[in-house]
Amino acid sequence: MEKTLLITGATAGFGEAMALLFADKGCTLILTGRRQERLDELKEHLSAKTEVHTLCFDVRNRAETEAAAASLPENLQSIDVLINNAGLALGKSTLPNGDPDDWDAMIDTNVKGLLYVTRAFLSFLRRSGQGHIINVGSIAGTEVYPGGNVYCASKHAVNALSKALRQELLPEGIRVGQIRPGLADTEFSLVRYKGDAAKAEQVYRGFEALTAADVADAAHYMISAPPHVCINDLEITPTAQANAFMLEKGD
Ligand code: NDP
Ligand code: 8X3
Repeated sequence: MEKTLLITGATAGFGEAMALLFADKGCTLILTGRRQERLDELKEHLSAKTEVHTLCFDVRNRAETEAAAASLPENLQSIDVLINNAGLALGKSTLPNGDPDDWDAMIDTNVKGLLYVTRAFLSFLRRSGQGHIINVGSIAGTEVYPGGNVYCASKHAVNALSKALRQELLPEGIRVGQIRPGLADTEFSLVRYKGDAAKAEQVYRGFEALTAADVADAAHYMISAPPHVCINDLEITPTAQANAFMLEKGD
């Protein structure tokens, strides 16, 4: 697959798994995240397979995001696929007990960050002539659950923005799709519970959660579709999970 991909949040979880998979497929990769060391490790690991360029920036920072886009070397200024994956949940409190700093971080990352990145890199997708945007939403983008309040609202926004972008980029032939995973065992819960590993591990105990590689496979399916096919919305859950409320856990 001779495509150039930009993957945000490639230092862990889904983004990292996508980087590994798409390197194997021979794609040229632009990988982003805030942790420079992890970006360096990935680049070192994958460079034998393909060209890898890393951009270390915080998607919440509009100036940093625009500077990262402006810094792209000329041979990477045509991007076929943008995967807006960087995101997080912080806390699982009811709204009245929530921490406004957590709300800010989730909205700034999941919603405003996605907007900043899309805006900053759109001209490169236009240049490709076969641009494709994949936003990583969540089942939380169509459902809500107690304690999910602001995270769910941010992913509902991703759902709305994915639909809006698909309409607005239709005349340009740029495909816009969304992946909406359920429970997947990544660093997500460790981040949500602020480093409490026992609490994070409990989330995935008693059933077989999705892996990051499962979600990367789903992204590969979307990207491999022929140019006249747009997978608009791909919801993927563990077999043990029917929706945000129904999870079949063993002992
Ligand atoms: P991880 O915590 O494993 O990875 C999150 C990635 O996002 C990291 O690479 C992190 O990089 C990056 N990131 C977070 N904040 C920022 C920021 N401000 N600027 C730049 N990069 C940032 O989680 P997942 O892989 O599970 O999550 C990826 C996406 O999938 C998120 O949008 C999440 O909401 C969504 N999702 C996750 C599910 C799950 O159950 N795991 C289910 C459904 C959706 P760094 O820290 O280096 O900046
Ligand atoms: C992450 C999955 O169920 O914690 O988006 O909201 S969930």
